[in-house]
Amino acid sequence: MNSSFPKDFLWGGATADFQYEGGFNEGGRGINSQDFVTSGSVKQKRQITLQLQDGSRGTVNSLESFPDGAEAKLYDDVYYPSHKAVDFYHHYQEDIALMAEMGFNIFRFSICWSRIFPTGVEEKPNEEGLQFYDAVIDECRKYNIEPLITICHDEMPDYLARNYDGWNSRVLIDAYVKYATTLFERYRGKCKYWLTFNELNAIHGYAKLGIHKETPQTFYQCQHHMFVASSKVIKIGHEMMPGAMFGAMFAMSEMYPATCKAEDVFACYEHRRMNYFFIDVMARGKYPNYAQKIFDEKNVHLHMEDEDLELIKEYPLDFVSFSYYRSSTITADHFTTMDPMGIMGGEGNPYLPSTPWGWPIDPLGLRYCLNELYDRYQKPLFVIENGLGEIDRFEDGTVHDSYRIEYLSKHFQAMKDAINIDHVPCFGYTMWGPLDLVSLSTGEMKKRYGFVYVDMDDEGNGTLKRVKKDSFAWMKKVIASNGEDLTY
Ligand code: BGP
Repeated sequence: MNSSFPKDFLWGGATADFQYEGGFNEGGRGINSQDFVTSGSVKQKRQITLQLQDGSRGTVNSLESFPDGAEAKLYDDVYYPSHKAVDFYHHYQEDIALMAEMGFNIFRFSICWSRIFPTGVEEKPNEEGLQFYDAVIDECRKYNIEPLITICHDEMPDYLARNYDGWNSRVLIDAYVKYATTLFERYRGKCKYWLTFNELNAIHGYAKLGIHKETPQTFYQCQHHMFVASSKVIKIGHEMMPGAMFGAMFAMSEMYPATCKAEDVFACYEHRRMNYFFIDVMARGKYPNYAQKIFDEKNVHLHMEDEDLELIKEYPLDFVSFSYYRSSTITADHFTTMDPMGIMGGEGNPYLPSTPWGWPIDPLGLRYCLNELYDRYQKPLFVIENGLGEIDRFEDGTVHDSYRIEYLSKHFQAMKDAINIDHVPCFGYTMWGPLDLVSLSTGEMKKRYGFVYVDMDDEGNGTLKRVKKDSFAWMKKVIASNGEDLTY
C-alpha cells in the first residue's frame, strides 16, 4: 500500500483579506461591509456599530437584524480589526518569502472586492487595487507558489449592502460577475484555482451577506442569488481560462448523534443534510429533493428567473473544497433549539479534547468528511482550511507550539489514510492562517493559528514583527518529505 501523498500534492496556507490584509484606507480601497465589525471574545459577541434612526449610536451583534432605519456607521473611538488586520498590505513580500521558505506550493488568499470596485457599481475598476494583487501574485510566482484566489470571502463593498440590501438583491449578481470578470481579465494565465465564495453554509447578517434583516426568506434568497452568480462566473471563467478549476468553500463539521436514540440519529441526519444543502446545489447542479421541506417549514418562497436552474445545472463546481476544524454532536432537543437557519453548532463531545474555544479536536472526523464528501459528489477534494486556534506563549524569543504540531500531524495522518486506504482523491491542503491573523468569530488576535507569530494584541497594539514558531520548521520538514515524515 502506498503511504504517501500524491506526487503533485498542493501544500500551503489560507487567509482572508479582512482578517489579514489591512490597508483599509489605502490604494483607493472602498469601505467594506466587514469594516464595521468590532472585536469581541467568546463571551462578548462581535458587534456592528450603527447609527440609529434618531441619529444616536447603537450596535447589533453580527448575526442580528438592524433596527428599522439603522445604518452601519464607523466611529473614531472604536477598534475595528479589519482596518489594519496584520498588515499583509505592507508585509506581503516578507510573508510570501516565509511561506516559500516552508516550501508552500500554493497560497490561498481573498481579493478585497472594495479594493477593486470601491462601491461595486463603478464602470471601471480601481487600477491601484489591481496593481496590489498583481504584486502579490507575481511575488507568489517568483517562488513557484500557485495563487489560489477566493473571489468573495464573506464581504462586499459596503455601498452594495447599504443601497441594495446585499445579496438579497439580484443587482449583486451583475456586480459580482463584473468584478470576477475583471479579475479573470487581469490575472488569467497566472492563476489556475479559484473559489467563487467562502462558506456559503455559514454566512449570515450584514457583514457577510449585506442584509439588514435576516429571516429564512432573505437568507435562502441570498443563497439562491449566490448560486446563480457562482455558476455565471464559472461559465465565464472556463470560457476565458481553459484549464481553470473552480471550487467554493464549505464549512464542514462532521456531525455525530449524541446518543443512539433513534430521534437523535434522525435529528443528526437532518442537520447534516441542511449543512449539505449548499454543496448539494453547487456541486450536483440542482436543488435537492429535501430543499422543499426546508422551504415549507420556514415559509420560504424563492424568486427565480427562468434561466437560473439551467445555469446552476450547466455550471457546477469542478472540485469540492471545505474547512474542517472540529466535529460536533447533535441531539434531537438541541436540533429544535438551533438558530433559525439551523447551520453548524452542536454540543461538545465527551470523548474528545477541546480547544480553549470549545472546538472538539477530532482528526478521524477529517477522514470521515473526506470519505463522505467524495462518496456524495464524486469530485476531487481540497482541504482548504484546517488548523488549531490556540493561546500561544511567546517565550525565549519564539513560541514552542508542540500542541499545534501534534494537531496537524494527526490531521495529516487522517488525510493520508483517506487518500491511501480509502482511495479518496484529495489534491491539496491549505492550513488556515499560516501567519497569525485576526479571528473571524471573535475578532481576537490571541486565537492564533500560525506557523509564524505576529506581534499584535487584541486591541491592535504591537510591532507586527513576524517570528517563526517551532511549528515552522516542522511544517518545512513535512512538506520537504511530501507528508512522508509526520513525526513530532
Ligand atoms: C472559517 C473562515 C475563516 C476563519 C476560520 C477560523 O470559517 O472561513 O475566515 O477565520 O473559520 O475561524 P476563527 O477565526 O473564528 O477561529
